Amino acid sequence: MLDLQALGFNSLQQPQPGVWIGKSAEMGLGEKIEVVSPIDGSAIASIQLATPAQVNQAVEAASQAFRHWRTVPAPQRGELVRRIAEQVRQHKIILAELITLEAGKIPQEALGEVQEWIDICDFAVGLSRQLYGLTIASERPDHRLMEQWLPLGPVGAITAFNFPVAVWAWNAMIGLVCGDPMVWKPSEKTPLCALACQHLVQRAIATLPDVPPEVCSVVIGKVDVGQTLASHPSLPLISATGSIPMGRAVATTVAQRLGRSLLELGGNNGMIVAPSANLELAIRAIAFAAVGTCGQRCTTLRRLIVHNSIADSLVERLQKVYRSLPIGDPNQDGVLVGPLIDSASGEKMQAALETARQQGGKIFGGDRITEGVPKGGVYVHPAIVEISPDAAIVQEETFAPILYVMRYETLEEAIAIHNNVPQGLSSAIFTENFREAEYFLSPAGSDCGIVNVNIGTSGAEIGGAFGGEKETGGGRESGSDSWKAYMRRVTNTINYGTALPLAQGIRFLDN
Ligand code: UN1
Repeated sequence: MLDLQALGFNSLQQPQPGVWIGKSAEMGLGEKIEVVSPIDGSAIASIQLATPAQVNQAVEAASQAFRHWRTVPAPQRGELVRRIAEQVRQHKIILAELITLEAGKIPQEALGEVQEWIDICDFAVGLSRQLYGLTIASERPDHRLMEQWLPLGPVGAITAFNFPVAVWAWNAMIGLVCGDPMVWKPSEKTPLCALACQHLVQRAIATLPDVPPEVCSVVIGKVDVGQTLASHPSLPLISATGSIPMGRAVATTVAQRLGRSLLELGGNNGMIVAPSANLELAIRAIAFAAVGTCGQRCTTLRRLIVHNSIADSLVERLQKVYRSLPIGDPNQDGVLVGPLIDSASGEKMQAALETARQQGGKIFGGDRITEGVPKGGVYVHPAIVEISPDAAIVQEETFAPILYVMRYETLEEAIAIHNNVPQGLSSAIFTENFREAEYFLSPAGSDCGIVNVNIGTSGAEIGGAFGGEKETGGGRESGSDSWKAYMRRVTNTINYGTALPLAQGIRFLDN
């Protein structure tokens, strides 16, 4: 067992607090659940979940904290994030080890996830001096017209098991510099990672005199906790990452009270491989995107659309790579594919493969592995399924390593197949032909939020805006100007003259 003291855990033998409001960790008054490692299915801790009443307390504390936090100059808020980054750098390895234990990621990917937190901190610190508004030419004499971006209010963040640290960090580090306290509902499958993050944040807060600890709180629970956040009128923004049904439920609740939601939901990501593609690069990119994180990224490559002239040889080469993939305990040297999160996930994968078979799919791999892997974990051979683009199953995102391979003849046909799904997160084309590449990036090309050339669909950098269209939910998080979602845009008109000219030339009481 890991020595988790550095991450704030005294003993995992005791139940863990499901509520952490600012500095104060409290037992949840809800159900007690076990936290299970997907590596071997063993119980690693138990946790007392939060009740809706406790969620309300956390929101109330965040609202109080907001009153002060919004007045702290943004570069000083950035200083908090800089100190958080110091904590994360110091604890990078142990935090990655906890991610491996709780989410089953291989160490390379777990370290990469912590690096995303560090990167978004660095980005947010710079941003804290760049929350720019426009100045606008006024049509009236002696008037100034300008925009300010002001703190929005406490933000509710709902995140999934597959990125138990980074997705919250994208939201929270940006939210903090924007002046918004954060109330986080992590996945109940990965609560220890959330408690560790809260511990590191509180350590950073304690080094500064002027930061209310309640700028960051964690409430761990199930759907009732998420719904309490979504319906809370004191949270002007709910940022939710996870499945499409979850996002639909959250967005509907938030819309009822006319709040804002920022959604980053399912992807069903596709890649076109054109005849001119560099197949060496394409195969490595496909393998990382399709089997990395055991197919459990929202950016995982799920649909490969390959030109007829190269399809047979590409599938054969991919199968060869798939046969040699080291699958098993993520802590074992050299392993590249760890476990699925739980047995329900394994069952969904088998059900999808069975449906694909019934719809004419030719299946390679996909079976459960029982030998040479830790008992109690769900280990699978990633699957390659050759199938018609008309099969209904290719419309669905199954959160497991299943790669559907379809064939095309013309680029227009490939793009039509590519765009013909309800989701629109990430996409890619492999081609050496610049006209094809540019066409894929053009308005007539991919309809996704992320469109790549000669790299895979997953593994985005934090500097770009992250998110997608259609049922992916339309939200953008992380880099670029995504910060604007976390702020209130204010338009100011200032009259420094001695007359009162009205806009649009209207004359009123001015003789
Ligand atoms: C997710 O799966 O929810 O682009 C996020 C990527 C990572 C983030 C994935 N940077 O694959």
